[in-house]
Amino acid sequence: MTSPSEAAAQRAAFDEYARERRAEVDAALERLLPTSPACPPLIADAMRYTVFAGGKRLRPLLTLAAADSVAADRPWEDREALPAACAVELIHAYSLVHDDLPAMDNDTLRRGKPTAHVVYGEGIAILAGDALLTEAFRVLARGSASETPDRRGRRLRTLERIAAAAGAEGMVGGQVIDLAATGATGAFDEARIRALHGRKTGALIRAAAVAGAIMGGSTDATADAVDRYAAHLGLAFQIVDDILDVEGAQQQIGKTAGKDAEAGKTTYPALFGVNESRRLAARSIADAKAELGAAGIGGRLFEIADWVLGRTR
Ligand code: GRG
Repeated sequence: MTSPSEAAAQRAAFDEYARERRAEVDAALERLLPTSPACPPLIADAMRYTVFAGGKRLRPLLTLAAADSVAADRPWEDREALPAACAVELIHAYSLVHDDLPAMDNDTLRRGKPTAHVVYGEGIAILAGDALLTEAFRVLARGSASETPDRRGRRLRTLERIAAAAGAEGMVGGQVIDLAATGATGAFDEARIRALHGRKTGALIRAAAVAGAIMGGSTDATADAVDRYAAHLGLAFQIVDDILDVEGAQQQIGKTAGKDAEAGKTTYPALFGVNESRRLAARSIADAKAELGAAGIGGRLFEIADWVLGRTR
C-alpha cells in the first residue's frame, strides 16, 4: 500500500518528469519550425500560434515516456524518440486547426484563445494546418550521416505507423465519420462511438506511444503491449473529454463548453450519463495499466494513465 505522503512524492516526481519532457519538446519544436526568410513570416507565425498555444503535450509525453520505459537502462542523450514526439504534436496541432474551421466544428475558442482561423483568416489557417502536417513528415524523414541501418529502419517503421494513424484509415477517417454523423442524434451505439473515437482520437495516441517504443528499441511484443495500453488510454482520454465538455467550465477547459450536445453529437455522457461514463473511463485506465503489468513494462506510462483520468482540462 502506498501511503499518502509516498503518493504525493510520486505525483511530484511525475510532475517534474513531465515538466522536463515538455521543455525538451518545446525547445525541439522551436528549433524545427520554419522561420522567415525560409518561409513567409505570416505562415511561420500562424504555425507557431497553434503549436505554442498551451496544449498539454499528451502525445509527445507518451512518445518519450514509452521510449523511456522500454530503454530504461540507456541515458537520455541516447534516446532517439524526440523527432517522433515532435511529429505527433505537429500532426495534433494541424488536426485542431482544421477541426476548428467553419467547414468542420466551427469553433472560435481553443485553449482559452481565439482559434487560428479567427486570428489569421480561414485561408491562412488551412495553410498553417497543411504546413504543420507536412513539417511533421519532414521531421520524420530526416536522417543523419551517422545514422545506423537499425535506427534508419526504426525511423521508417515509425514514419509509416504515424502516417497510417493520421490518414484515411485513422484520424481523417474518424473525422469523416464524425462529420457525417453530426446532427444524427441517437444514430450511434457504444460500438460505433468506440469505432469513431478509435480513429479520430485513439489512432494518433496509439501511434504516439508505439513510435516511442519503436524508437526506444523495443521488441515487437513490447511495442504491441504499448499499443494495447494506448488503445485503452485513448478511449479513456476521449470519455474524459466528453465529460469535461458537459461539466467543465469554459474557462477551465479553454474551449467552448457544451458544443457536443449543441451539435447533436452522441457522446459517452449522452449515452450512459456522467457517472457511468466516469466508471467506464476508470475501467479503461485499469485495462491500460493491466497491459503494462502483463508485459512487464514499468516507468511513467502508469502515471500518464492516472493523469489522463484525473485531468480537468
Ligand atoms: C481535421 C483530420 C482532422 C481531424 C481532427 C483530433 C480531431 C480530429 C479533432 C479534435 C476534436 C476533439 C475535441 C476531439 C476530442 C479529443 C481531442 C483530440 C481533444 C484535444 O486534444 P488535447 O486535449 O489538446 O490533447 P491540447 O489542447 O492539450 O493539445
